Amino acid sequence: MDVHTNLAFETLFGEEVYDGLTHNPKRLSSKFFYDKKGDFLFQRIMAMPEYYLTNCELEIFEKHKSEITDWFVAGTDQFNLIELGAGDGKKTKILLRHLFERKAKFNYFPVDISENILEQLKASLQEELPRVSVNPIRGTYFEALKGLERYNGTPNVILFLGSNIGNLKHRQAIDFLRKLKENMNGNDLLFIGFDQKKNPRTVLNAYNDATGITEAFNKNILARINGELEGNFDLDKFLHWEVYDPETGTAKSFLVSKVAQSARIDKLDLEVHFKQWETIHTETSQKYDDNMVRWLTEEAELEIKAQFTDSNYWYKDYLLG
Ligand code: AVI
Repeated sequence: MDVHTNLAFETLFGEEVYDGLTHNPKRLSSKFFYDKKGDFLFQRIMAMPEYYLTNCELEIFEKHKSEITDWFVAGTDQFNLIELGAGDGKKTKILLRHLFERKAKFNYFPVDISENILEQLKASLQEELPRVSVNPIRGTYFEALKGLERYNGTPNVILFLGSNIGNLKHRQAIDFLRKLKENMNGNDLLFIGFDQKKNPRTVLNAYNDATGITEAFNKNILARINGELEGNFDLDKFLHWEVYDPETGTAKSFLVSKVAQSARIDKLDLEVHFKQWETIHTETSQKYDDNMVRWLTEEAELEIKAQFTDSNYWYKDYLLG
């Protein structure tokens, strides 16, 4: 695979699993959902009618692609398009195609933690948009930030779509935006999606679908521990549980132990004990309003230059600089 940077993950996974499962209360990071099976399940989530986020952002891109890409090409004859957490690139392809059609000169750098998804993305782009220059980077968002320095000299447009920022707690989101800002030059732009507060039922349904895809996605973290760290978690003994607080806008995913049980993780030489109904917090998916976005961006000394929303006002993409 033609990957620009290949960063070490295996030790990081083990270390974080050890820390998280010996912490009180127990926790595991949602960034570890994404192995081959996790990528596949997330693609299925994005195709579910309940998971409105994808369609909202697709609608925004279809409706506003001219105006959005006007911002990208303004005042420069060439730029780098760096996408953090690129995934399968379904939405980005709308912008890539439009940029190509308007003869913009740019290089596309998709960054993702999943090597598998980057391979798929590169292959599908070679097929659909063979003349767009694609340079995949495997890494976490934070690791990839260090790499941004490399592209100085040509303006950068950083994409952070899908409300991926919502998987960070506010403090982490501010730190992340600050680090981005520190790595941005004067005329670099950040184009970023923030899922908005809405009917709490709509949010809960998106993270608790009747078909059980989200449940399988949540439990995939235990499957990964079993496969990669020689664990023996019994997935059926855990319940997928979603909560949403409409006041704070915070959705949280848990795995709840249905019984008192122990699991062994051989590679970590760790025995994990669960009381009945004990939880593992696996994911935060924050929903925002304008005040929260203003607060986060001000904390990071970023300026809101433009914003785009869908016809229901469920989701917003902001252009920051
Ligand atoms: C990737 N991320 C923005 C998704 C979200 O909405 O928090 C991951 C996800 N978790 C459950 N469903 C989708």
